[in-house]
Amino acid sequence: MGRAMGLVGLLLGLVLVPAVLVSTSLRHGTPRGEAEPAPADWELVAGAVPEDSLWPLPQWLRTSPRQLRLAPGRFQLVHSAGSSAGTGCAPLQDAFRRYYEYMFGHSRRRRWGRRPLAARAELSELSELQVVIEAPEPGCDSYPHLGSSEAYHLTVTEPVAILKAYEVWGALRGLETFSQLVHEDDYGSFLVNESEINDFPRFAHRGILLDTSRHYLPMKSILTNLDAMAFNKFNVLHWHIVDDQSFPYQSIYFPELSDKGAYSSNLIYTPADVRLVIEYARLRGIRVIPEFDTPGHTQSWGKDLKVRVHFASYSVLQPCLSSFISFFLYLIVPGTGQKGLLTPCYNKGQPTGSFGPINPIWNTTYDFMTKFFKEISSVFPDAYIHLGGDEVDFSCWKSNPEVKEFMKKQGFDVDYAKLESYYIQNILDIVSSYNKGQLVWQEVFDHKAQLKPDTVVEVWMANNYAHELSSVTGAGLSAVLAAPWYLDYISYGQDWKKYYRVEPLDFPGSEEQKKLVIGGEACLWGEFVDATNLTPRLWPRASAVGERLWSSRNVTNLEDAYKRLTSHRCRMLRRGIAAEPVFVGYCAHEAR
Ligand code: CP6
Repeated sequence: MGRAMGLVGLLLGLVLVPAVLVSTSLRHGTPRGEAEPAPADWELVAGAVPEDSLWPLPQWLRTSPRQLRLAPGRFQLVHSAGSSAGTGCAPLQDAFRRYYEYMFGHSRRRRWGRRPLAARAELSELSELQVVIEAPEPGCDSYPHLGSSEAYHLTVTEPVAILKAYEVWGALRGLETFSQLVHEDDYGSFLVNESEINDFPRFAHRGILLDTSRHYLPMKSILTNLDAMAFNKFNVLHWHIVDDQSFPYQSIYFPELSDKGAYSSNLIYTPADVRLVIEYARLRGIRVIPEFDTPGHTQSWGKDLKVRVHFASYSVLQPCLSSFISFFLYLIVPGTGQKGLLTPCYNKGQPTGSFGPINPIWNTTYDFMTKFFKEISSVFPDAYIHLGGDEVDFSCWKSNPEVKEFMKKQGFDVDYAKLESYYIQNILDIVSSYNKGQLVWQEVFDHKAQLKPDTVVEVWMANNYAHELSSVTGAGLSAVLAAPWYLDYISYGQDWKKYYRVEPLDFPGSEEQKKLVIGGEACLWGEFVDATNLTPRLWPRASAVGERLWSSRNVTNLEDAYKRLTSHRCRMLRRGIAAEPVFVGYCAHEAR
């Protein structure tokens, strides 16, 4: 039914997109498809025309010049009688509360003493938004997933507005859109234009990558980002939770990983924190996909090993003394990271005391990973886990005599990519046994690991990513595109345009191949990002990616996008997101 609705929407969209062009051209005098003259001064006030603040632009919309009035004291968000969801539906109840607050809340606080000068009594009143969930199982207690329907249909007409969706996840997207239609005029009246919207996402996977290893991100930052994601209709939090620099994930089976690997015992995500992130995301229709990147990027998994093995290296010379010292070290340095997990690096036949990637040659490694991923599979409800596999440095493996020996035995010769694939395939088998799907970074595919047909390959290397998309989908695998959207990279000027111009399906390949591109991700790697600059660095730049992944392929007009983005950014500010300015100007709410 959701699919059917999506399909009908798509057909409608194809037929009716010209209608949107016509209706806006009537309004503005220029069709959206053409260049417009440089904005005059007064246009620097964002959001002058209501539908000029919709972001991402719906697939199909029709608005009328006729306005309705909303009275904050009377207006209600309610379940329709025919809906399969009711007041017991947590995602909807919570969304009703949030969106009421976004529409009217700021006003109550700010304009004490000020009454609407002109209550616009001549206008008809919109008294309700009724929400209808059409699926027999609305999904209130479930988690959103790759196949969830996010389609919705919204009609705003007197006396009630109706929002229909197949599942709750579509209703959440529709509530966001409805809240974007409602605006406050200069006299404090709340108005909405009569409209009809038919909407659905272009891509099913629309993610933001947050990196909590290079810098710890406080819970508040993560939750605020989830709010901003919902404002932009993103639906996946790719949580790059651990990496070389720190291991903030507090494991239930292996607490020593964060005891030793976190920057500090305060800078961790406890099981309760993780549950909160997952539930907060669920209530906004957002999936949480954790990434436990191996075999590279794992220095933090083996913290404190240095001290130990350094002493062990003396053992060649003084076996008795050293085992004596090691014995005490074992007692003195309690709860080391994961012992023996990383590969000891060698120089001239001696261990150097430093460590490389996860050691792929020992059974103990796989025993550990079996238990570890069993925990991860039950802690994170999403059907997918990201297994990393990027940027594996072979030099340490090359230096280690035991690894060399193993390579010989396996017949890998000196092809370390084969060893990497051997490791990854073992991990993929482990994770599959827990009925989880997998995402991996592109090198896993490039180095020819045997992948299960449902593995999703994330394309991140900027050079020739179109070619990579061709290869991945040509092999029948699904792809997620991240390469053009590394938002940690900053430069002078309006770089959102660069992100916006990307066309994910612009690569050589068949229709079948294009269908395998399930979406994309805006990545915010954490080397230069912590709680101080996370929000302004992401927003509204990630919004450009959000619209590319949600809206129709032909929504590409930069002048039109500029207007809507500027006003969307002001709305994010009003809702407590410290989004950076798109360019010169001011927000209407600053001037009131
Ligand atoms: N960390 C991890 C990173 C990067 C990757 N993996 C990265 C590499 C190059 C650029 C940006 C980010 N910081 N774990 C690669 C996916 Cl330009």
